[in-house]
Amino acid sequence: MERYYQPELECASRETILALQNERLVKQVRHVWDNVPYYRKKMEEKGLTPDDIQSVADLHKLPFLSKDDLRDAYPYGLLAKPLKDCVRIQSTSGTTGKRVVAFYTQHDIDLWEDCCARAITAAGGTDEDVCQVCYGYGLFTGGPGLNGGSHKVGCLTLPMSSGNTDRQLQFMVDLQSTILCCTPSYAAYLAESIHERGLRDQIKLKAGIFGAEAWSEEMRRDIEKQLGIKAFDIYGLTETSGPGVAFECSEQTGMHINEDHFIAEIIDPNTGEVLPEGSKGELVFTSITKEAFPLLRYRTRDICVLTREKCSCGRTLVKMSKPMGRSDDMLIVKGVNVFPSQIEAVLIEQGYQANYQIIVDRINNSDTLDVLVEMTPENFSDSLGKITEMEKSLVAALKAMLGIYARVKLVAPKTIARSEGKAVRIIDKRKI
Ligand code: DLL
Repeated sequence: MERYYQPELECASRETILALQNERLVKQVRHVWDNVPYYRKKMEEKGLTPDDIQSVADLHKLPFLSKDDLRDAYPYGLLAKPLKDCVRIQSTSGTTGKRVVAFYTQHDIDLWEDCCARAITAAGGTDEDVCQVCYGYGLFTGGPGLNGGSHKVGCLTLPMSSGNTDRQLQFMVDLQSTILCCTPSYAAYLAESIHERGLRDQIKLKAGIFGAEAWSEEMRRDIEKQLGIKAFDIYGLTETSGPGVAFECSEQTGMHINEDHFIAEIIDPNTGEVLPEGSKGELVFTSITKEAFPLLRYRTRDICVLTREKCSCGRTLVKMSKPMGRSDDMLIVKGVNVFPSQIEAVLIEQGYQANYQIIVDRINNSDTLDVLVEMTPENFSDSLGKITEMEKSLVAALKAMLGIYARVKLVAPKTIARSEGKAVRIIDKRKI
C-alpha cells in the first residue's frame, strides 16, 4: 500500500526540515496576506509586509493570534480560501462559550489524516491492525481525524464514536480490536468496565492512542496495567486541524511535533517573549501547510517544554512534553497556582483512580479548595472505620504537592459521573 504520509521526513536532518519550514513559511505568510484581511491588518499595524518574513528566524516579528481573534473573526474572518474550495468544518464544543470553527479544503484533510497516520504508525499500527476509534465523531476532531489516519495506515477501522460502552466492549471482543483510540478518561472507564465484566482475557488490545485532555504519567501506568497495553499520547487542537499535531513514539517521553506542517515556539505567557529551547512556557503554533484556515503564531494556552534531545526511535522531530496545564485552566487558589494534573498525580500515587472533582469557591473572601475523590472497589472494601485516616493522608499529600490546604472527601465507587469524551473535573464557583 502506498504511504502518503512521508515517513522519511520524520527522521530527516534538522537542516532538511528547516529548509522546508523556511520555504513553506514564506509562502504561507504571502497566502495569508493576500487572502485574510483580518491578519493583514494586524501585520500592517506592526509595519510588516510579507517581504519582512524571509525565514523561520523572522517568525517572531509576526503578530500572535489568540482565541479572542477567532471569536472576533467568527465565523469566516480567518478563512483564506473561497468557500467553494472548502469541503468541511470541525468545531469545538463551545461549552465555555468559546466556540471555534475550523475550515478544511480536501488537501487540508489529507494532510491532517497523514499526521494522524504517523501517530498510529508510531504506536505500532500497521495494516494488520483493527483500530477502534471511540473519540466522538461529528464536529469534534477526534473521531474524524483518527478515522482518516487509521484508513491511511490501512487498519480495519471501527468508527464507533464515543459512548455506548456495552457496544464498545462487544465490538472490542468480537472483532478483536488491537488499537484503541479515545480520551484517557474514557479508556480508564472502559478498563474499569472490562474488569467488572471479567472480559480481560477476551480482549486483544496492544496499544492505545489517548489524548484531547490532560492525563498524568500515573494515569498512563494505571491504564497500561489494567488493559495490558502500551498507551501513547496524542496532541492537537481544533484550530490547528485536530489530533496529530504531535504524537508519542515507543520511547514515551514526549510527543514529536509534525514540524513539516507546524512550527512550534515557546513563549512567556505574560510578556509574549520567545523563550529558549528547554524553557517551560506557552506553546505557539504556525501552520505552514494549511490552505483554508492557516493560523500564524496561534497561542494555544497550553504550557509545556520543547526538547531536541536525540530520540531512540530515530525521529528527529522536536518533542513537546505532556501539557502541564493550560494557562487559562490553571486555578489560582489563595494566590497559589494549582494545576489539576498535580492533584491527579497525587490521587493515583495514593492508589485511587482518575475519578475526582475539584471544587473551588470563595467563602468570606477566602478561597476554598475541595477535592471529591471516588474510592476504588478495592480501597472501598478496606475502608471500614478508616475513612478519616485515608482522607487525612490525601490532605497531607496534596499539601506537600500544592503547598496549600485542600479539603478532601472520599465518596463511594461509581458516584462521580463518568465521561465518554473529555472529563469535566473542575467546578470553579467563583466565576459563577
Ligand atoms: O482535543 C483534539 C484532539 C482530539 C487531540 C483527539 C487529541 C486526540 P480541542 O477540542 O480543540 O481539540 O481541544 C484542544 O485540548 O489545547 C489542550 O489543552 C487539550 N489537549 C489536546 N490533546 C491533549 C493531550 C482536541 N494529549 C485542547 N494532553 C488543547 C493534554 C491535550 N491536553
